[in-house]
Amino acid sequence: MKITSARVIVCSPDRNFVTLRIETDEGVYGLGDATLNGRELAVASYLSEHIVPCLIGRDPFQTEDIWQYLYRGAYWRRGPVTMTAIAAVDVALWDIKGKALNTPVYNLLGGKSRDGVLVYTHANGGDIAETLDSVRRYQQQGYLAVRAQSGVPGVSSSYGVPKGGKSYEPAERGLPQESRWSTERYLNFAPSLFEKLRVEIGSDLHLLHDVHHRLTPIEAARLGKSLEPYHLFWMEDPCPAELQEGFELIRKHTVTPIATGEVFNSIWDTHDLIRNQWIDYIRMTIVHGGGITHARKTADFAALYHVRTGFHGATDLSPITMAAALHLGIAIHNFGIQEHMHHTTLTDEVFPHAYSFAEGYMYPGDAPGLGVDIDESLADRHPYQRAYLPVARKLDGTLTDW
Ligand code: KDG
Ligand code: MG
Repeated sequence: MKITSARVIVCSPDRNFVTLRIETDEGVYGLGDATLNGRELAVASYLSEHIVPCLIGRDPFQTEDIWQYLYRGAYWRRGPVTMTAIAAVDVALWDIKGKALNTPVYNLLGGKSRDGVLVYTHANGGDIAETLDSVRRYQQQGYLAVRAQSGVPGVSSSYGVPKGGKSYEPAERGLPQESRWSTERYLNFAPSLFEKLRVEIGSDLHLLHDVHHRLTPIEAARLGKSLEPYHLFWMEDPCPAELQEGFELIRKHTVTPIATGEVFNSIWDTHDLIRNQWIDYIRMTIVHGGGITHARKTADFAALYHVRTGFHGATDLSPITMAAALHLGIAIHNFGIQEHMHHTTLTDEVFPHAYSFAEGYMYPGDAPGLGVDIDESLADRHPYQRAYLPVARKLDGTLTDW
């Protein structure tokens, strides 16, 4: 089998997505997600200008060699643009392999290690009462794990909380919006959110919380300690992780489990965090971290140190990435949990898929390959629109981590 052509499809069915479609001489094609929120066209151009010409004529079954060719062969390594482009190729090739062999991708990754993939979704509200209602709604829909975010009193906008009654979507069309942040108000408020949730909901539901890189290690240590009575499943991205040893300090002070890595793009970003057991869950996503080939290696490395997976699964990861995460998640032994933030109906129509949700778990489905397609004529009717993630400023105007 040979790769005969590949092309990039950019569309915006309620939000932007970049998709790579690889064709073969046997009529089998594969799809890979190449979406990098707010920097979509950089990846599209990296793929069409620099990668696609190198793929023609190659054997699509050689996922390892093609991965090494695109990573080592480029000389310039790592970074979100490069690793997202490599991921798109890698995922499309696994899709082709599965279709050519007439089997779901999970069978090529070791087969099923469990019946279903535990997922968590996002509850949010402007205040504690609204967040509680939102958590209850998802619990009624069957979710066993829910991430809870709430507006912070005295701060005009908070991470993870939608504006104007719409569902929460991190990127907004136009130029970057500015949001506000106060560490002091947040740290004083956050324990009261989880105290109320535990009193009202009880002990069984898994509760998660995303700090979204806003704290220093010692502030995160205080938060983790103050949340211990409410036994969170995890505290996510307590601080930026460029300085990996910062997590050692958090770890020394609290037993609240820690998840990080949604902005990582290489196993090297996880190295100290994992081998020192400073984290419990690794979130590096398939689309930004070099695809199934690299995510598998990262998960296997993590398994040596009791670290489990908790892959990123926000709306900016297309249904192709969601499917890839479910195939990998059902196959690996050290799977922890998978994020499931709902795509809009229009997004789901553009990317018809075989995966499904029931009673707290998701299932990749048994279609050959990844089980996701793209309706290109519908995609064409929703062209790219410039969009950005917000930036955050402290109350005095200082730019801080969003
Ligand atoms: O593109 C950035 C979003 O995916 C991110 O802000 C969402 O933090 C996020 C999460 O945990 O889903
Ligand atoms: Mg997050």
